[in-house]
Amino acid sequence: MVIVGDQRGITIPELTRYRIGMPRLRGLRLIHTHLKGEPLSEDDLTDLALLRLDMVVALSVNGQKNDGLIYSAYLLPENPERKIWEINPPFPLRQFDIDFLKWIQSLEDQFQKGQRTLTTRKFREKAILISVGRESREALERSMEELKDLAESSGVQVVETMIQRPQTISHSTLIGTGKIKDLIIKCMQLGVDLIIFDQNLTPSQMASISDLTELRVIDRTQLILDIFAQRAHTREGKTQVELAQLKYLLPRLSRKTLALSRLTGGIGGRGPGETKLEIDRRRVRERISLLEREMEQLSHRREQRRALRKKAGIPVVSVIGYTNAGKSTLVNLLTRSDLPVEDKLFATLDTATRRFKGVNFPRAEENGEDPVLTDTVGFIKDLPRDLMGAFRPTFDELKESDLLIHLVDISHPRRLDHMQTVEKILVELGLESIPRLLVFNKEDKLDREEVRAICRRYGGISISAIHPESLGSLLEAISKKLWEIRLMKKRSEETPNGLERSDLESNGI
Ligand SMILES: Nc1nc2c(ncn2[C@@H]2O[C@H](COP(=O)(O)OP(=O)(O)OP(=O)(O)O)[C@@H](O)[C@H]2O)c(=O)[nH]1
Ligand SMILES: [Mg+2]
Repeated sequence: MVIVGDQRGITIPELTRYRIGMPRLRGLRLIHTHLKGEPLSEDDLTDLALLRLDMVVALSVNGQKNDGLIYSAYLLPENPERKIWEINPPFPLRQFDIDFLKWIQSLEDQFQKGQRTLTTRKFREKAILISVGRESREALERSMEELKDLAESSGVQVVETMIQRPQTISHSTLIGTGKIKDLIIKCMQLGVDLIIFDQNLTPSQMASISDLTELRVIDRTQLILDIFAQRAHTREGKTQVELAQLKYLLPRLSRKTLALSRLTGGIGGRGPGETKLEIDRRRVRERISLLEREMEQLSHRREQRRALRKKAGIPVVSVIGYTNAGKSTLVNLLTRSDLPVEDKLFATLDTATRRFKGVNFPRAEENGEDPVLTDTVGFIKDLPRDLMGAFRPTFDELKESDLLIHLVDISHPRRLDHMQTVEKILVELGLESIPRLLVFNKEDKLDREEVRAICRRYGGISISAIHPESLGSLLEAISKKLWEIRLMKKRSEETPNGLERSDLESNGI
């Protein structure tokens, strides 16, 4: 390939996908002349890194004393000094004699060796995590910790994390070009082709960053969606997740497909001038409306079940809380069920309702039905909007609860954040007026004094869902609340105008 430029510069055409597969060198050398006898410039080295060139070479031709000198540089595999490239000393042209193919083969072998050492069987793939923001470093770090948990929950091995707090944030790419350069090289050295941003990216940011890096780029929302997609089992769960994914995808359908479209656009009677992009968009839209109709039917059925329960006067208690708080473990214990429990974020995606057994709870007078307990999807900071929308029917069901148990992992260093996030989401879902019990779980992981102090500070009770004997006070509290609620309901039925909400609140319900 010969690219012609002038003394001011050259424009390198798009090399995207010149080589595909694992992150590796491009298979291209850039050889050009320098007319003032100067060594490799900052731009030369940037091209070397951004374009992943095999080598960049400048030949000085100026008719003076350093005429015919060769300046060259190449990228380096992972190394203790964390160097990105090696710059060779200048060489007279006639003495510059290397067997390039042999040399480049051994360089690529070294890259590959560095990439291999990190692979382990437990994970599907490797990724580098990035966070760019103006919040405090501590806040960014905390959020990054959670992103790491999320990545691992989805089967991704985190090989490196980068946190950046620039003075000004680039609108187009979030991170500056300098950092992107480091990032590309890091990815190549470690054999990573997936970058995960802690911040949610706009469609155009996502496109610019993946164009620039030629790596797969996803954000926090997509990562969560990916986990949900892996975990959804029921028809309803699957439909909900696919719907959320498609809605997120629609505005992000890559501009790249445009180029392809010019080849396929006219095939199959799709109408003149219709690009591939539009076709894909149209298909996605069709699928979205199909899924939406399906959701409607499913939620209709849900509605019927709920109405039956209501008619029978069965009290509903729902366990809510941050993901991994131990909700399913608690529901299992209280209802002697076998719901899946895992030390992963979002182990539960499908709500499950089970009957409480053998406790002194108020029953519907006519048929003596026990109350039921519902296990729910966990909450998380920045819960994707589309996901919230898709899970609406599930969350709506929570509205019918008589009592919410807000379960908090007391041993989690970010428990306060978790509590606040849950409170915020409850308001967003319109659930804040339902009577609530604050319950701290995993008390076995902290010492007694600390547990007691936290309970006192927030007015909660503590349990350990893996120790049945610790549940006494919780059962008592649930029982008491349910009786109170029953009483209030009765009274409101008897009072012609019903009870004002403030009445409920002044009674602590
Ligand atoms: N030490 C200890 N571990 C617990 C306790 N309760 C639950 N766990 C563990 O915490 C992890 C998460 O439990 P789950 O019941 O799956 O949590 P969850 O709230 O349902 O989580 P998601 O469904 O993912 O939102 C599991 O590994 C449990 O064994 C507890 O009281 N003490
Ligand atoms: Mg669960």
